Amino acid sequence: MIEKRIFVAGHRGMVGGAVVRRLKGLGAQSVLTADRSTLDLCRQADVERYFAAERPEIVIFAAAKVGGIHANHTYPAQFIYDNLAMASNTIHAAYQAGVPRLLFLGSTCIYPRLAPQPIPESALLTSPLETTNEAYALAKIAGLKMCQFYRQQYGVLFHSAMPTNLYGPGDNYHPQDSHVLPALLRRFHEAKVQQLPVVTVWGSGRPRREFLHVDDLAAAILHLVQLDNPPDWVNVGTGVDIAIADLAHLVAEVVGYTGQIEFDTSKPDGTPVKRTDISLIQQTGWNPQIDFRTGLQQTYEDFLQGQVRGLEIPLSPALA
Ligand code: GFB
Repeated sequence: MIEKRIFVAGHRGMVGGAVVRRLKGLGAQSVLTADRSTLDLCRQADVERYFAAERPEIVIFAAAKVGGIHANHTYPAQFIYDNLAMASNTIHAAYQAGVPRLLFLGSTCIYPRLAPQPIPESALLTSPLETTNEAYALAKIAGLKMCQFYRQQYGVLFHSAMPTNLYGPGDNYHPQDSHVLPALLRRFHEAKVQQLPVVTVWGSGRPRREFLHVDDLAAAILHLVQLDNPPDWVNVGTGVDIAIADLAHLVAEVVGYTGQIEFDTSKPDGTPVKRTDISLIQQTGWNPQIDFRTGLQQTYEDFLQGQVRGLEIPLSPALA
């Protein structure tokens, strides 16, 4: 695989960045990437030109407009348009250019709000979606189904991976638009530095989420693109979840914050539980390797390093 020309779409994002790091670590020589200034994946003609010129042999589609519960709920038009356009243009251009293999990345929010737990792949489209991220989920379902149908009709090996909630280096620490883990790391860190007596956590604290380190996901992606007959879509997670209230206490401990924690129940909870059934990917020979507490500590160190280097807090996905 590493001798092939591999295009990683979305290499500036957390997932694409982790995939490129891993590929380079494995000695890959032909990793193709394109900045948004040179290739806007929302513009079909540009994408077709790029594929015709670069002729990748494998495409890893990690480009996405992403955000946490607030961003998804606030910018649904941008989430559905950008994600649908990027997926549709890339999948179709890859097919037209004769790319034999493409891996599309989605998210476990494609599954129904009240899916059976742990969520099997077969739960897709069996009941209504969670409303806070319906726009994003619909775009990801469309991408996954495009891959399935192109594989079925054209015989190309286009398939998908559905990761659970992610964390790790390169995350977005925006106070409102980020996901819960980076949001809490930053909020608890700032509360510690400013010696604030109370930190507010959104929602009831009762929802449960599962967290996968992005380096584990990168390993899973490179494992999946080497399978001869991969599933059309497969969950990638740990199979272990944690209540948001317990997560808040764990983050406080890792950061070293000793004040109070309160819950703002005027903020949405989103899906009550979202734990993946990972038996399908385990049967193919992949397992997560990074222990959550260790990964969390490393992520906090990475956040601190970013602060030392004076990195800007990433813009809201809607503004970026
Ligand atoms: O990570 P998160 O924004 O996304 O929120 P989802 C997870 C849970 O953490 C929710 C709570 O119950 C939030 O109410 N939470 C507590 C917070 N404090 C905070 C905070 O400060 N910031 C945030 N963001 N949440 C996303 C989807 O859903 O999951 C995306 O919106 C994507 O489409 C992603 O699928 C994986 O897990 O609810």
